[in-house]
Amino acid sequence: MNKKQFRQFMMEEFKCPPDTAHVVNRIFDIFDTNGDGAVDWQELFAGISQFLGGDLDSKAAFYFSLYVILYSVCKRRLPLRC
Ligand SMILES: [Ca+2]
Repeated sequence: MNKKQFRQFMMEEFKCPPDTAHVVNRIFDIFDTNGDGAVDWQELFAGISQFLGGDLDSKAAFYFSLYVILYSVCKRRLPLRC
């Protein structure tokens, strides 16, 4: 699916409010690991599995990527807690 389809999927399935569309777009960029402008099923499930499971290193890398996105969106530091 392309970015528009991904955004529509995430907004409908996860009930994301409209003002989070830019964050969903950035999540698309993380999920699109080969950078071809589309998220295939393998990339989608790999991305979702990082939300739900995976080892500690992959979770840490994924959440740090989200932190960087949120930091760039909010333009301020967010507290990091372990
Ligand atoms: Ca891709």
